Amino acid sequence: MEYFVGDKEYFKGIGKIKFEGKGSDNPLAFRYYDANKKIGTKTMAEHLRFATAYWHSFCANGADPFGSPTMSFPFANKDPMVEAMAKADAAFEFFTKLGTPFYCFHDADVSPMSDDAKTYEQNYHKVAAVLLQHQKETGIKLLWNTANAFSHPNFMNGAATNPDFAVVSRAALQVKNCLDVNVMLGGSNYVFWGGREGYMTLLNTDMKREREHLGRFMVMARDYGRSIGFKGNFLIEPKPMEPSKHQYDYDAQSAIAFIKDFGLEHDFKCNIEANHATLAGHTFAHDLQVCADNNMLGSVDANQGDAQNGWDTDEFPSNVYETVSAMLVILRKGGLESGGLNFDAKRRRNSTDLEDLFIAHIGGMDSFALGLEIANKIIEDGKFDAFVKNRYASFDSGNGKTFEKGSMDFASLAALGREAKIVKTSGKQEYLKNLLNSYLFG
Ligand code: XLS
Ligand code: NI
Ligand code: NI
Repeated sequence: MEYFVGDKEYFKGIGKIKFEGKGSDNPLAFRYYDANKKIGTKTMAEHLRFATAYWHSFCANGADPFGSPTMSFPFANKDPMVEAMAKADAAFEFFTKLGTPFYCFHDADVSPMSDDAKTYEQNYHKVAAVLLQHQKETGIKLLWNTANAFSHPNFMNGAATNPDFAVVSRAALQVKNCLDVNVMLGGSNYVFWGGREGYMTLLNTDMKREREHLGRFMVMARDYGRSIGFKGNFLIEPKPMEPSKHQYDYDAQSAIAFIKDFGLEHDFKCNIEANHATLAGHTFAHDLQVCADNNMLGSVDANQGDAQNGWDTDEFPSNVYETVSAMLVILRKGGLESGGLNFDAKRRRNSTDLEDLFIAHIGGMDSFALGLEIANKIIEDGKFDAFVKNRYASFDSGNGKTFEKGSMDFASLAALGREAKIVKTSGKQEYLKNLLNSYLFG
């Protein structure tokens, strides 16, 4: 009885997932993620702050543009509100058994959408009251919530960037309700992901006006959130395309420019998703580093893409090379603070056993635990940091230092160029990659 809520157990036959270590061949146990193990000054759980995504775990049913659902859930019910309540029971049973201390959701994941605005609001608040009860009973916390302002046909031309003001106001109604629910549930962050905030053709689009509407919308949402006591970070989750072609928050750099253009830099940071960074033609670590350098690293959607596919495949992370690269940036920045690692990832369409949902998360958590341990060792040893520091040593003293401080004029800089003795210095990329492999594989 200990690990499920209500009077029904949904994930029957699966108990609390335990750490069994490297020797274990139990697919329902952790081999690397040992929640209480200290890495530096914090435990693995404190570093990684794992969150389960409601939408992929309890809503996605395996349907794709070419086929019908392949998965069924034990909480399915013809009455959408009965189903929503059962789904919440099942979700908290899952979080508790798996051991993810946080969760994330869209309004439409937890409660039924309705064409009638009042019904939508009532449903959402009824479910939210139940979520609060579950949070209190289990100690699981809300990492972030967000409005699904992209699935309903109302949003086919955009949400906050819709050319029709009526739709903009409907999007605001959803965001307002999401902020109300967030404050009630004590959420740490609030996310904006603009799936339809972009355009398909300039032939029907006033891009300047749409971007300004998006900025105004976020300023107003920020002011409302602060007025009702929301103290967390607002996060923009960049993505270059899909479902829109030209999304306005293309990547970390453009989201940060957007945040600064509209004076939102004291309230907003970014939520970086691995698969979105790669769709934008970057590495996951690149977008994290852009955020870290701008003090904009809010939270992370921890998934992985498929190098041969040009879309958001939302796979569970298994590539340890990538998790090490990501954790290097996160640790050097000083950690995730009030953010976390949310598995915006789904099991494959043909992974139809209910236990696959656990196995997928276990793999993701183990991959990040390995990433954390290896990145921590790399930073402790300091070889890479020393290499990079030395590469820029010419700016640490003399004229280089004067240049960095801003106390040299351009003509003097050019004059130094006349006398400069330039010695070829290797960037040593192959050596560094070999060194990195020695940390991964010994
Ligand atoms: C879609 C996004 C979405 C956000 C939340 O690609 O990743 O799931 O994380 O709206
Ligand atoms: Ni995401
Ligand atoms: Ni995504």
